[in-house]
Amino acid sequence: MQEQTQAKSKAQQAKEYNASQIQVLEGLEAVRKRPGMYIGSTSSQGLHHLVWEIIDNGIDEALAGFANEINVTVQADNSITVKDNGRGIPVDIQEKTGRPALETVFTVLHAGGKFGGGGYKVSGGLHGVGASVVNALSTSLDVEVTRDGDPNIYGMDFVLGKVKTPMHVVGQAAENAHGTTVHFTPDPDIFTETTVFDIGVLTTRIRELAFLNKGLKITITDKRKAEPTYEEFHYAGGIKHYVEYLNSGKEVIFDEPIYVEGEQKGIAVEVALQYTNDFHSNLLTFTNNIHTYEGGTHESGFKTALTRVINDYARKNGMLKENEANLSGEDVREGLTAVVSIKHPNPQFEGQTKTKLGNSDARAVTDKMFSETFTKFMLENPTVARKIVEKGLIAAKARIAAKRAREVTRKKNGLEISNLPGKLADNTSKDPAISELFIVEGDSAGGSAKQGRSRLTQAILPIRGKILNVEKASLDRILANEEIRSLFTALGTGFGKEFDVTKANYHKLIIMTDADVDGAHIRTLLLTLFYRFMRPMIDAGYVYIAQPPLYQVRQGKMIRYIDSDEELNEFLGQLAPTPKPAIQRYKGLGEMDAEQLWETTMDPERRRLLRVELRDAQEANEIFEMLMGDQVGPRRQFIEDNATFVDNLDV
Ligand code: TSJ
Repeated sequence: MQEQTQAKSKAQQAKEYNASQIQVLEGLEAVRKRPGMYIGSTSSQGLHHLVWEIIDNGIDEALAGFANEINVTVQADNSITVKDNGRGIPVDIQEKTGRPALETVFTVLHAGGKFGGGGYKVSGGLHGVGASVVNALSTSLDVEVTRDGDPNIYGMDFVLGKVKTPMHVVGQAAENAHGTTVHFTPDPDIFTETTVFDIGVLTTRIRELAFLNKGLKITITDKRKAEPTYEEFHYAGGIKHYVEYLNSGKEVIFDEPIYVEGEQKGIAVEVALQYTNDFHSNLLTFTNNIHTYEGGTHESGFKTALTRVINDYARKNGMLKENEANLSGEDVREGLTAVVSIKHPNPQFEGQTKTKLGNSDARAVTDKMFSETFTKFMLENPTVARKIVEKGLIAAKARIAAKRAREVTRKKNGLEISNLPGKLADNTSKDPAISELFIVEGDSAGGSAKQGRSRLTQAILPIRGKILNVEKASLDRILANEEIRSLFTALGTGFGKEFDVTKANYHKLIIMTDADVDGAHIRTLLLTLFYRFMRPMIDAGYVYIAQPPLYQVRQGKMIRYIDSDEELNEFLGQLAPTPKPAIQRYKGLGEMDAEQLWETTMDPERRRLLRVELRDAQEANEIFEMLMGDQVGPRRQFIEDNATFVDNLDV
C-alpha cells in the first residue's frame, strides 16, 4: 500500500477508523434491508436505477465544467462500467474520518456532494442517494481514479458494500489523463426479478441525458453479444436538438426550433420549442435532468408566459380584435412541441410520484427568462409570429365548434336517458367502487368475457381492432368516433375540460388485449387516449392492464397457466416424467373459452392486474407518436429494437 504523510498517530487512526467503520456498516446494512427506500424498487426499474445513480456523478462533474465525456458499457457478464474524464474522485485522507475521500464516497450514505462546493448537483434528486447505495447493492464494485498532476492510478474494491481492498496504487497514469471509472455487478439476492440490463432502457435515458446536457458526449456499448454494439450521443444544440428529434418526420411550421437560455437567482433555464401541424401538444419538462412528469412551477411559468406573449402579439398586431376573447392556453399549445429544462440548486419535488416541481421561484424565473427572449423573437420574426398566432386562432375556432358538438351530444343523451352504448354489457351493481369495466379487444373475446364474467361487478365493452388515431385527429373528430363515444358514455365522466373523475361509473378500467404485437398496439393506442383525455382516471389509479397467460400446461387433471417462456421451461423441468404434458399456447384471448378467461384473467381472486402509472401512459404516448409518425425510419428502428420481443411472440 502506498505511504501517506499524516500527523495523527497510528493508534489514533485505528480508533477513528473502527468508529467510522461501525457507522458505515450500519448505514449500508439499512440499504440492503430496505433497498426500495433508496432506489424505488428492486424490479427492473430499480436495477437500472443503479446505473443512473452512478452516471449522475459523472454528469455533476460535467455540469461543474470538468468533464465532457461519459462512457457506459454493459459487460459480457451483464455488469456495468461507467467512466468519465473528470477530475477524478479525490483520494486525499479526510481529516474527520482518517480515510481517503474515495472510500467515503462509496461507504457512507449521502456522501455524494459533501465536498467540493458550488454548481448544480443532479445527484441528490429524485432518489439521488449516490454511489454508496449502488455499492451496498452490488456483489462487487471496483473503482479507478486518475487525478491531474498525480502520476498514480488509484484503485479500490468492495464486496457487498464492504471494503475488500483498501485504496492502493494500481498503475501509472498516462500523461494528462484524468477521470473516474466505476465497475459494478448488481446483487441477484437483491434484484430477484432480474439482473439483466435492457439496452433499450439504457439507450433511451442516455440519449435524453445527452440532449439535456449540451456538449456532453455519452456513449453506450453492449458487449453481451458476439458483435458488440456501440452508440454515441452528443448534441451541441442540447434541447434544441431534442425538439428536432421529437418532431422528426412531422410537418413543422418553421424550420429551426426557438431556443432560449438564461439564468437568474441561481436558476438556469433552457427552453426549446417548435410548432407542428398536429393537433395536440407535446411538452416535456425537466428539473436537474429529472423528468417532471407531473409538471410544476417551471411548467406553469412557461405556459403562462407563452399564452401571454402570443396574446400580446396578436392584440398589438390586430390579429385579435377588441371584441374577441384571448386565446386560451390550450389554443396556443396546439401543435406545440417544447422542452423546458431548468437546473435548480435546491429542487423540491412533490406530487404522487415526486415528479412535480414545487419551488415558487422557478415559476417567476422561467416566465421571465422565456418571455423576454420569446417576445424579442416574435418581433424579429414576424412571418413565424403570424403563423403561430394563426394556428392559435384556428385552435380557438375548433374549440368552440367542439363545445357546440358536445352540447348536442349531451342533449341527445338527455332525451334517451341511460342510453348506454349497444355493445356494452353492463354490470348490475350501481356502486362504482366495486364496478369494473373491461375493454376487450375483439368481438369473440368480448363474447367469452360476457359469458365468463361476474355480472354483479364486471361490465364488458368490446372494441374492434383499430380505434381512431388520436394523435392525428382534431377534437371534434375524436368526439365523433363511435368506439370512443361508447367509452366516454359508459364511463359517465364527461369529456375534455368537463371531465369529472368523481362521476366515473367504474373505479377499475381494465384493458384486456391479446399478448401479441397487435394487442400491444391497441393497448398503446388506448393508453394514449387515456393519457390525453382521461388523465384524472390514471391519476386516481383507476386504469389497469389485464395479464392473460401465454401457455396452458395440462398433465392429467392438473392445469397450470404460465406467463413466459422462461417460466414454462422451469415448470416443465420440474414436472414428473409420466403422462406427457399437453402444452397449449394462447395466440389470442379469443382462443380461451369463457371459463378459461375467467379463471386466468378476470377472477379477482386469481388474476394479476397491472396498475397503469402516469409514466407508463406517457411512454405509451411517446411510442405511439413514433409509430404513427410520418417517417418510416424511426418506426423501422423501433421494430428492429424490439425484434426479440416480436420473435418471442412468434415462437
Ligand atoms: F464515472 C462515473 F460516472 F462512474 C463516476 C464519476 C462515478 C462516481 C461515483 C463519481 C464520479 C466522479 C466524481 N467523477 N468526477 C468526480 N469528481 C469529484 O468527486 C470531485 C473532484 C474534485 C473536487 C474538488 O473540489 O477538487 C470535487 C469533487 C466532488
